[in-house]
Amino acid sequence: MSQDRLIEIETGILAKNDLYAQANRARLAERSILAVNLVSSPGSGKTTLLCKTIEALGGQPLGVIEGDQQTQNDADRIRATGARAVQVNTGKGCHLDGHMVGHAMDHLDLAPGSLLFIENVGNLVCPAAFDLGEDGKVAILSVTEGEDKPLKYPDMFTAARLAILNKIDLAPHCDVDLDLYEANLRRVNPGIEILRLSARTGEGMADWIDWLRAQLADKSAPEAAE
Ligand SMILES: Nc1nc2c(ncn2[C@@H]2O[C@H](COP(=O)(O)OP(=O)(O)OP(=O)(O)O)[C@@H](O)[C@H]2O)c(=O)[nH]1
Ligand SMILES: [Mg+2]
Repeated sequence: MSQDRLIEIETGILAKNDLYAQANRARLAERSILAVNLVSSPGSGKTTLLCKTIEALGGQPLGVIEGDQQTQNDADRIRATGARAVQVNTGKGCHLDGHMVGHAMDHLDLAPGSLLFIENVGNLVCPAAFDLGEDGKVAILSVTEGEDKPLKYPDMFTAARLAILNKIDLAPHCDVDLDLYEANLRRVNPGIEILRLSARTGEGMADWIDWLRAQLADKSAPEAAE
């Protein structure tokens, strides 16, 4: 297939996705629902962080859309916390898209003022290109992945509003330079916010919860935030 034809197909797919994403965004805005799209490589700790986050948020109404190629594992882990979750299996697909998220939202039927977490398929490439209608992408990097990852996968870290450096409890055991992680994140995205955290020990969780609560407050009173 020629390069021109490939570009034409990819542009068509993204344009169609953008329409679904716009519809999702409008539905979420109508109900003042904050949607956060968690993106990362496989195993960085998205589901672990979500389970701890749900616990820490207490009575906050929320729902979770879980994206994985196969299995119900992550939705089961979320449901074990008492929260509602819908699992989307993408099969051969390497990312969630706007259409899938729209259908999953139908199943969750979230109340006004809710928080919607979308855990994307573990992949540092494709989820960067697909708008789901979310308010923001949060990129999670675990300290074992290597300080150069923001430089190797810049699209993901450019698209993200916040980067979470997770598994900092492991930092003393793996010769990692956390400042270099942060410098590389800022090289690709000077405006990115960064939090250091351990979903296992809870260190740094309070800042993440504060960040979420601030986003929720902005969403329910957008004029005041401007
Ligand atoms: N030491 C340590 N381990 C963690 C931390 N967060 C997650 N893990 C472990 O990392 C592994 C992967 O965690 P998951 O939460 O399944 O990661 P994920 O990003 O949801 O994985 P996928 O959905 O498969 O992409 C599990 O063994 C977790 O217990 C952390 O802060 N510290
Ligand atoms: Mg997961």
